[in-house]
Amino acid sequence: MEIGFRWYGKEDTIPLQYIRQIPSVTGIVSAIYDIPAGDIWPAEKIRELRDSIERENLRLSVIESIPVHEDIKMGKPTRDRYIDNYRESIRNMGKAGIPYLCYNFMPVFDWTRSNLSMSLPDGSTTLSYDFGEVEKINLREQALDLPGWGTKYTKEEINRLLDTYAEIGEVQLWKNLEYFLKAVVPVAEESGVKMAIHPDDPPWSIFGLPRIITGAESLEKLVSIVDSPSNGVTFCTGSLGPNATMDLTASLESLLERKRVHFVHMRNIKRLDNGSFYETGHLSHTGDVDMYRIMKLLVDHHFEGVIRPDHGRNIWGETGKPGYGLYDRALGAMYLAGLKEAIEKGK
Ligand SMILES: [Mn+2]
Repeated sequence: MEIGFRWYGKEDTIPLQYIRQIPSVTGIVSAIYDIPAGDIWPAEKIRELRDSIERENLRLSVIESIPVHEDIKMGKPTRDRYIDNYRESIRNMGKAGIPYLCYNFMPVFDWTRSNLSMSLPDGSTTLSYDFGEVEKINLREQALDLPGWGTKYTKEEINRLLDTYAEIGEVQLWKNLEYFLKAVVPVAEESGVKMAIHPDDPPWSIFGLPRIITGAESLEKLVSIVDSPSNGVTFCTGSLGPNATMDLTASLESLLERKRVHFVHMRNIKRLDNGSFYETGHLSHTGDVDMYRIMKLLVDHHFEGVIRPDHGRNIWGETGKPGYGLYDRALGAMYLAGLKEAIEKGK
């Protein structure tokens, strides 16, 4: 098991030299951020990214993420061209020796929060999700001003997307995911790349858009679609945690037994009433995820993939990218390293 850390490339305000100073962190989780969704990631650019990381005595362990073009999710006739490009990007990743690819299949929006700086009693701030507040939003009538989103869609485009996805629904979205996986997983396998889908965050439908990677059953269904070690999962405890009906440890254990967990996002959340939640520090007792039990399962199953601290709070006056400051994520990495050592030595 390797402990990794997400880095947003040369534009990241946190340099690799700082990440290197976090004891226990050896892996970098990154991506190329200036390639439009759907285009091929050239081998040369992947090598450049890899080499820039290796020069700082770290290694590029995970690509998070190569975005899946919206036409693939919508199952449009144009999807085949984008799928071909995706296959080529995976081949190029494999040539550069990058073993893991995290991706997601969320329509239109990636992770969604209603507040990026909720105050906690200790004076730190964190990301939170108020179920009622998000439910009230009518995307058709108001501009995109919720934090965390790109504003790359006009009102007309958003309306068109909402209409299309309303027609697609969950059943067809699964079919579109299946079509994608059947086309790309064999290429990933040939290329020595293990794909790892990231669950939907939050794990339920928002704005009437279908969302399908939401809990234990959907993760099992996903890995069954193509029976290959290259068709796996990013087990994100913070994305799955808001699903109050899900037994995280039972699901993780089952997926580990099938050898389908390649990447783990370890963070904690505190559930509030009615589907609302906020992100806490990493420690078990601050939230609803038992981080010890998650780590125990990983150690017991000789997990060979990568884990990383996920979003952190903003602490010690740090500002910057919401969820991706240095300090609290570094504390998270140390906590994970401590849990790991204690469990390994306690054996
Ligand atoms: Mn995550």
